[in-house]
Amino acid sequence: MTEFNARYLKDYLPSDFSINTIDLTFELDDNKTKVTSVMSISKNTSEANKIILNGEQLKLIAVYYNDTALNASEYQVDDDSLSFLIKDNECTVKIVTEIDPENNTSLEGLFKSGGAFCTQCEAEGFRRITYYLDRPDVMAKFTTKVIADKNLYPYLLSNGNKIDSGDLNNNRHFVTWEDPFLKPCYLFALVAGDFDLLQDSYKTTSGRDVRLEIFVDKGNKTKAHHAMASLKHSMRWDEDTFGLEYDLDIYMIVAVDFFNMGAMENKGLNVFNSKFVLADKETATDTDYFNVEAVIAHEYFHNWTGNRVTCRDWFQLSLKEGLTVFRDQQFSADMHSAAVTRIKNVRVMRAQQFSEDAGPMSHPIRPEKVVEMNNFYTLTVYEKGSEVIRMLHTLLGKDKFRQGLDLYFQRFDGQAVTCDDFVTAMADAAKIDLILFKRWYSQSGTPIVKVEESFNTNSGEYQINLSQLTLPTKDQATKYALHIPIAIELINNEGTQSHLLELKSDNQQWRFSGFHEKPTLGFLANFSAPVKVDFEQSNSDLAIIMTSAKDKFLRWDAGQKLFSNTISQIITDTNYQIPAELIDILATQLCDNSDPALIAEQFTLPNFHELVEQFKPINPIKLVDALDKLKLFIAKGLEKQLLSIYQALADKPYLNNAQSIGDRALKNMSLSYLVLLPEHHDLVKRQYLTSDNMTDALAALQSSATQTVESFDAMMASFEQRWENTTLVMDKWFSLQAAYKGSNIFERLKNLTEHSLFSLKNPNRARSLIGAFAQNNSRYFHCETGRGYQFLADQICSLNAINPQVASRLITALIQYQDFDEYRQNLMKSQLERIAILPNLSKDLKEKLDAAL
Ligand code: 0A1
Ligand code: ZN
Repeated sequence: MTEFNARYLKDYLPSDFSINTIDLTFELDDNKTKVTSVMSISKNTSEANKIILNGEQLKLIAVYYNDTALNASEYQVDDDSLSFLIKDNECTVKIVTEIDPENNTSLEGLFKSGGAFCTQCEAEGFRRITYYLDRPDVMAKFTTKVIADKNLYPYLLSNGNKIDSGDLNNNRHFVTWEDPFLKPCYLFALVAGDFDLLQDSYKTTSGRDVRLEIFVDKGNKTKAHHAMASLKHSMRWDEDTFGLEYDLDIYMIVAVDFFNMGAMENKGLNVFNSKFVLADKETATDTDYFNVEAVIAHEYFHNWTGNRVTCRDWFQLSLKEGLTVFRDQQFSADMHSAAVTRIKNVRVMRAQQFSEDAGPMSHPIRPEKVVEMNNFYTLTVYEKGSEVIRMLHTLLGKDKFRQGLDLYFQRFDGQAVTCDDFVTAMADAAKIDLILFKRWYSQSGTPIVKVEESFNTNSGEYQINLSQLTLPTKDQATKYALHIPIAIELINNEGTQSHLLELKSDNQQWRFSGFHEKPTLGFLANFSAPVKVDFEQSNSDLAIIMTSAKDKFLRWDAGQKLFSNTISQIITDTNYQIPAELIDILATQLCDNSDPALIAEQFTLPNFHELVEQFKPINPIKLVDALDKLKLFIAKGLEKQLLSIYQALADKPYLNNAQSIGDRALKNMSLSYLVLLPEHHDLVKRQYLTSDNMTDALAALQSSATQTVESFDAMMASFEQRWENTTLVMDKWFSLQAAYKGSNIFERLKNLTEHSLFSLKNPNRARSLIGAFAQNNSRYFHCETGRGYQFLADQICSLNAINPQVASRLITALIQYQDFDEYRQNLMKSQLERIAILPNLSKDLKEKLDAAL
């Protein structure tokens, strides 16, 4: 079997050679695309002599050194490189290769999405286009000439500005693009196809006019307006918040159906998964609208944090991703309810990042060892990376943070740098010591902060003791104390105090005086650090926080704590009677009608994965049962109130504004409880039939799938008939099917994989069925027979050969087997062992299996 070598951060060395310019010519053809690359190369040290260029799955046609063709004895070529001697300090190298885009199902390098040619080069996809120094610290000026059939491919796009175009023989045409900015090859992009084009423009604060162009599949233009509005909002926000303006005359976005990730920030030519561009009220939910705006913003913000200043090496990925996620989260918080936005961020951390951080692939936000770079586009690098930037923002304050970012751009614009460079700029600008803080970049695992409090009635002094502990992880046995900013509230009748505590050692105490009675502690306001909290609080204290904390996150979090305490009791004691006071506490929250979206969040129980993280190792079925029991208890206890909320909101007209979005969230939250009572099943059907928007239709179907409402199949058949030609909506249809909680689910899944619209070649489609089943159908994914695990493993085996990246993401649900009881651990492991012996096991899967087994 192929041996895959790990690469280590500690081994970083600068390149011996620079590539100063690269002129690319693409003669596009489905199976034989000819790529000609002309590079001007110079030596960085006089000792440099042999250049080793990266290249994979390329057919080498010819190599020229200063215009002379090299013969086969003058170069070495193997599966992943091409090397030859560079005799001069400066030289020109021309390389001709041939590639097969149509059969490239991995969707890395140059591939076809539907009828269009499209590239994806991050992290190491450029080496599947031509031989090159495929590393982010090699930055060159790119010129790209694209040649293709004029009828099939009227639009020929690449990075930068169009400098030439014209007709050629055989009904072909060409366009030449020049990108004036130096860039690493991972930011290169090429797109060729026939599209509908939505055009607009934007004037920057300094008066520069920017052309904005969004390319979508024919017929989809009306669905691109939300993306365009989001782009303009992002441009304005980055100028207002960070003083950052766009730097080219044109900004293009292309939406494609075949894409492994969300989107890609290629300079001046973003390529997007169509899921994050297309939206109208009939086909997209409120959540989809939110996500389109967030991803558009994310990619736009990369133009400064990622493109103008890029990463020295891929271990530094969080330099651009953590910072850019933080920027897009702040943008979303400014555009919507800040509290609800923050709650959504925290749910992702708790439900998914915490388990990644404790699992076999645990790594710091700046990993130290990588086998397959694609495996490191993780929740840890992105979401925890953002939390680390947020802690800096909290420690420095808004103004100092801005000064730090200004200094970072002043120092490093146009360069490829490290996470250390970023933190040092922050420390220098704010004149504070961040040496200890840097440990967040090198230490993996989630710290547990233990809280102990005491109150002296005589002196009126309140004391908090905090201790921190990070458990050993697979990658690191020894852990050290971190610098943790902890925002708290001390709630009492005389007014609430807010404080920021900086925990910097294993144990620390704080004293607060002047109290007449013990204040109630609201701990970790706004989730000021990505930590777990070990703190027993009584239901009555939680109730006080739920109604009196100033920070809305704290209010919500106290409610979540109340839910998880109750679930824990239900699991441990089969005779446990849920106290009626829970209903009273919850009822008070329903009365506050100031922020319906927040109420909807307050009534959304912690999800299965969040609870697994708290109770592991656990029998997953017991957890699912406990969740169902609690939900039913609430439905019965608040039936009248929920029904009257539902009825008051049911027939409100659809509007696309915050109030209307919040109302829909509250209404559909109510429906998700009411549907647990069979007498209200008719509401679901009525809502499905009368809805004029996808949010309400989908909510009705989701409730029916999880409650196996009788009319589910009939509604799904009508939905399929209506939407069979709308790809993104059919993805939702497959996900609904996957969430169905009936015991015949495995027959259903088998039929679904044989459905004419199902294909493992389309990542969205594969994820919408397989990923949705593993994530959202815990009762059957974890069923006692092991059939759930087997289904997932079967699909991963097929995907291994088609698309290793997608296979590698889907295996997450199996490699985190330590979270479950021993019986299930064994079932899951035996499926992993079955995958591990596949012939031609991809590097992506192998790295994860080696860690897990
Ligand atoms: N840089 C992109 C994410 C991305 C990463 C890898 C990809 O292909 C392997 C594609 C996109 C972002 O953060 O949006
Ligand atoms: Zn990104």
